[in-house]
Order: sequence, then structure tokens, then C-alpha cells
Amino acid sequence: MKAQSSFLPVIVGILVAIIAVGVSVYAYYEYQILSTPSTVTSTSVTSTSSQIPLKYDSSNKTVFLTIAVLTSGPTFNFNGTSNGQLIIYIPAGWSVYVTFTNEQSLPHNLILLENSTATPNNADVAQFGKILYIIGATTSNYETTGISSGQVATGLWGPLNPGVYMLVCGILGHAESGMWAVVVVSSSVTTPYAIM
Ligand SMILES: [Cu+2]
Repeated sequence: MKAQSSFLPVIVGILVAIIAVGVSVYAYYEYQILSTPSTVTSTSVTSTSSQIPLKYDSSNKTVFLTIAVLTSGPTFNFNGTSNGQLIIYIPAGWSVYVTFTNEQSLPHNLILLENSTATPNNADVAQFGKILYIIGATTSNYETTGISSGQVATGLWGPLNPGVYMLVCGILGHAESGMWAVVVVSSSVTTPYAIM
């Protein structure tokens, strides 16, 4: 009995030591996880904001723009982007030949809007801007109609006056859900490009 009881403090001591090491290792890894994301975020922001050249024909002042609704990324996307992340820069007075593809089964259309708000604030896009051009629908059915499942529609927009426009999907609620991009038309833009 005496021999057994003298071992007890030793066993308790060993257990306490094991728990202490375990807790400090766990705390170290938690610290590593918490301190990593800030570095990753700043790197990705820098790499995604570079200029993407757009195809164009300077002899007839036309930019060739391809917009696709992808099945990956956000549901309500243009080229995988949402909420104004895609910004397209067009020289003043130029036209844009748009090729619009929808890879989703959910229908979508494409509208160039002279917006009156910085972000969509109504399910109906006509409530926060003037509709200038529509691809994949008409002025009477843009709230419900679009193209889907790999369909392609095209349109020629312009010549465009200087200003900041919004590219939206007109189907009810889609723009508000993130389906919008920005178009900047300016005389200070000489070569068309986009950032995203
Ligand atoms: Cu849509």
C-alpha cells in the first residue's frame, strides 16, 4: 500500500506535464492559423487588379467584349465576378460589340444602364437607372426573360458618350444579388481594358 501511494504524485505530475505541452502546442497552431490570412489577402488583391487588355478595332472605334455567366463562382456573376468587381474601360465615342454567353440553366440577360445609384437598390433595374441597351431580352420582358444553357447573344452598343455606366442582368433581383459590373467611358482611356 505504501509503495503504491508514493507513485501517485509522480503519475499526476506526468499527466499535468503532458496536458501542459498539449495545450501550448494547440495554442501555437491556433496562433499560426490566425496570423496567416492577412498576408494571403493582401497578395490576392494585388494580383487580381491588373489590367486585362480587350480586343478592339481602332479603325472603326469598336471594342470586342465577351461576357459569360459561369457555372463556377458566385451564382449571379459576369465572367465569374460580382458586385462591381469587374470594371471595363472604353475610349469616349467608341462602340462595344458584346458577345454574351450564359452557361447556366438559370436564364440571364445583359443590360447597359445609365445608373442613378452607386449600387443596385431595387429588384427592377429600371427603378435605379435608364435602360440603354438589352441583349437576350426586350424592354417589355427583361424582368423575366433571358438566354440559358450555353446560348449566345450579341449586340452592338454605342457610340458611347463619356460617363460611368452599369452592366446588369435585368431579371428581377439578379442585379441586387450581385449581378452587376461597371463600364467607364472616358476620353482619358486610349486603349480599352478591364480590371477584375
Ligand atoms: Cu440574371
